Amino acid sequence: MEKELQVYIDGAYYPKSQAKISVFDHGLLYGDGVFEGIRAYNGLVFKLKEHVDRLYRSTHMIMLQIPVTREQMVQIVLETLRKNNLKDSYIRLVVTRGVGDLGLNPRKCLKPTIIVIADTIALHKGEAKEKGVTAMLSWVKRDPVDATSHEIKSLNYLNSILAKIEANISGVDEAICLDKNGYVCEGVAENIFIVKNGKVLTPPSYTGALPGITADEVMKLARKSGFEATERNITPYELFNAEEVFFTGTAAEVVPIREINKRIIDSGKPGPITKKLMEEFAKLVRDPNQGIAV
Ligand code: PXG
Repeated sequence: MEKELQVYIDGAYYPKSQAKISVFDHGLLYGDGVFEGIRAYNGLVFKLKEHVDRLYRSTHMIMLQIPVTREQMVQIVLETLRKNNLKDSYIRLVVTRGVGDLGLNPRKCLKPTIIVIADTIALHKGEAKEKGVTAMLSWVKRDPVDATSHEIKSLNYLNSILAKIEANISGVDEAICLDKNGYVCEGVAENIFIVKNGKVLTPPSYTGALPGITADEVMKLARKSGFEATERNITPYELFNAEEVFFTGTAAEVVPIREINKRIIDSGKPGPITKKLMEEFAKLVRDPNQGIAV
């Protein structure tokens, strides 16, 4: 029998079937906690430091004191990969408020729960990358920056899940959320980009979008490849009429969008700038300078 996946919980490793936390954990009861989704490529954990830094920014916002240092957190992730003998992996780092009583007051939670799951990665079907995905603008608005915006990578993902349900029942691959002012914000677990007049545009995080680590790298790659790349508000009209549209994210990497609410984007085929950025991103994730070796 294959060895069971070993899951890190608060300093110890448990086989997947026994990796359990309390039903009184406020991560479950109230979604009070944060997470990161990270990938390892061929023994290199891509942008691990950046993910750990973002995790600590999320906990800073919700005033949750993680009981280990950033360096220790990096080591915990690496050790979990080693324990599982994983070179290519999807890593889920979760920190919850910990066990409390019934009642949402976080003061009752004395010790945060730290969980690291390093699983094998279910690769996206090549078809999405080659042909592009279909998407729809959802009626679900992204939570604004003066609410539980996705700037915090929190365990409250209902905002995204409501949008994803709409995509599922409508028979399209993905959903796109607008912000409360009607500007394009992001996908359910991806940032979004358009190409207009040969220039690369993406919405700023004040729309309530997560400051994506992939998005940040794609902006840099776009500039390195000689394209202008700017953060600015994008209207639905600009989205429908874009020359190219694509998503970025840890799971998605760079994925072309070919159709939105039944409007075909340009030729309906992945455009040249999207393809160039897909290529460059594929090289970047294998660059030893861009990750931490397991
Ligand atoms: N927006 C949102 C709301 C996200 O959740 C991104 C953008 C892309 O960010 P990164 O930093 O990954 O480029 C995300 C990422 C999962 C999972 O298992 C979710 C994400 C990433 C990896 C796995 O649901 N969200």
